[in-house]
Amino acid sequence: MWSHSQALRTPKNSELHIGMMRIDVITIFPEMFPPVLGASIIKRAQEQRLLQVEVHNLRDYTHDKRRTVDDRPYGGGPGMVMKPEPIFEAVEAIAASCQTHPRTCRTVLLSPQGQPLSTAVAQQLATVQHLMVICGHYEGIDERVRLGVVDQAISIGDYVLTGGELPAMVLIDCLARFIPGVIGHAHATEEESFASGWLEYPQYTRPPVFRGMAVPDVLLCGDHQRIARWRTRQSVSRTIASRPDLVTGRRAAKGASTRSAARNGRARTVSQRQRVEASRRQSRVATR
Ligand code: 21W
Repeated sequence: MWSHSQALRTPKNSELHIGMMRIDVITIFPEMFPPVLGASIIKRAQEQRLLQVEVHNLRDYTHDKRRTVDDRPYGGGPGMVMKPEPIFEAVEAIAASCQTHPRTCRTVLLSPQGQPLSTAVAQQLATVQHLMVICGHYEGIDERVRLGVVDQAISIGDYVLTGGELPAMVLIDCLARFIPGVIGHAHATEEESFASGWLEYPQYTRPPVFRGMAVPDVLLCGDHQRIARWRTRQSVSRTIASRPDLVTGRRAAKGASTRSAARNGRARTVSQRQRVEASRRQSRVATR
């Protein structure tokens, strides 16, 4: 069995090739994927053979001349529903083509009704060797797809999109960071600090003063203990101000934390101009 933590400690990439992750995407818009998956860290992960993503056109698994993938809903109602036959055939064909050696397999459906995507969900999916990702479209998918081939349904948040393609790319991007070797060790540690539940502290680079806004003095003082304390305080106050749910959400009753989040969300709304003015006032004080 391929272990995430063992692989993290493996120094050479050569051994990781054995555990290379494969992701097969089933979609009616295959052309949406290459521009995203062919860039940046995901591109490098594929070049390094840590990850292999194959995108399949669902219409290739139809048998009629019009390559039909949807139909009207039983019981009536607006919109169209994705037919079960092409999806079942695609999943079965891909699974069969991939059985040269045994792998841990998982079939995921991107759906507004799914489990919310989180660090924990992505981290768990990154340990799977073969992932099949089904992108929904239209008004939905025939329920027998869920019953017959889907192991797990995932949503990326409570807002309505036009399809599962962008959520699938979000999921792939998010889980790829947990594949050993894709991100360096420095970033892996940073990830642990975010997983601890605090937002990041503010960051600055040169120039020391930009358009009247100065870098806080503490970051230039060279006292690493003072800097660390400042950063911790900034993380805490930022989290309380913009994500109180991360502070109280773990223990407090859901209703209470949601009310406090809404209150804080309204109270702290500040325009960009106000923030710039505040920063300039601060830098005038600091340079006096
Ligand atoms: C949007 C599909 C709305 C269906 C029953 C009767 C995947 C998504 C999606 C989409 C509906 C995700 C209905 C966050 C998202 C996705 C397309 C509504 C109406 N159901 N995460 N009538 N947001 N969206 N169905 O939209 O496929 S993950």
